[in-house]
Amino acid sequence: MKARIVKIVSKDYTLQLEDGSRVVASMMGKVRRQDRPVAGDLVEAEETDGVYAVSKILPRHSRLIRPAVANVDQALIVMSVKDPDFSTALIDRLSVLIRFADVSPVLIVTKCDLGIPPETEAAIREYEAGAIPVLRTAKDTLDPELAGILKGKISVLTGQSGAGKSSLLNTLDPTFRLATQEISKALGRGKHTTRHNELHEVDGGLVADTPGFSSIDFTGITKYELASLIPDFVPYLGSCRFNDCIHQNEPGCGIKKAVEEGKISRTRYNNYLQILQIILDRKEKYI
Ligand SMILES: Nc1nc2c(ncn2[C@@H]2O[C@H](COP(=O)(O)OP(=O)(O)O)[C@@H](O)[C@H]2O)c(=O)[nH]1
Ligand SMILES: [Mg+2]
Ligand SMILES: [Zn+2]
Repeated sequence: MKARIVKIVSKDYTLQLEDGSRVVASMMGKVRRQDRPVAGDLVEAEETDGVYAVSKILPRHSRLIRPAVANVDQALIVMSVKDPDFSTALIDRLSVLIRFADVSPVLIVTKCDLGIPPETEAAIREYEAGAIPVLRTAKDTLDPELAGILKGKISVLTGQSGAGKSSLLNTLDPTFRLATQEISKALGRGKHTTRHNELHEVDGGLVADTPGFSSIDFTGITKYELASLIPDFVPYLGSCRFNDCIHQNEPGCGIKKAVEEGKISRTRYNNYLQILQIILDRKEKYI
């Protein structure tokens, strides 16, 4: 049967079966040697007299390192309009890291009930006109577009502490808060249980319990591929005079032309140049 690994604690693998029930399984030795299984892995499992064992890990479509979760479909970038401040630099950096992991970014703008400063409103509108899906939320109100966003998917939340990640999950699924309390109670007080990456069921989807992409370095991303990780740039790639253009100082650059013509946001481009500089300044070069 097919199943999904939702939790790993030492040699115990919690599987979610196709009917939604959870069982604890062991891992066959040949599988452990083949590749380190992680939460999110889709597996082939066998059952004999109620004892489950994983016999195979199925191919992954994405693999995150922090947290170590396989097959993540989307990363929700949770960004508040204030408290903490809205930051396009942070959104654009996270979005590059998310796309590099083969995961789709979604921008969730929170705390819209606090009043949106005009420059923040302008920045949000540029995202709404761009390629990444954008949703706005306010305290305790569930935008119909947001309802069901987790359904049938594996999601990771990212964004500054205090941006409203936990609140968002609770708004999406009011039973979730209760569930987490029950889980911590079940673990018992004073017991040293290492928290491995666990996928929680929230509103019909699976959500990693650890926020993702907390450390922002761009290791492994080359100066040539950076632009392809920015969705708003993609339509203009290939329109540059030089095919090794890094869209910085080169003549005949299609990206810079699109910025001049107002087709790409100047903020997106300036944030791109900052990330590019980090990559160019890096000691170890991936060329
Ligand atoms: N006014 C307002 N406050 C919010 C909203 N979402 C979260 N908060 C508050 O912001 C604080 C941090 O939220 P939390 O969900 O814990 O953020 P996290 O650190 O990203 O998980 C809490 O005091 C929340 O009540 C919102 O949409 N509007
Ligand atoms: Mg939180
Ligand atoms: Zn160019």
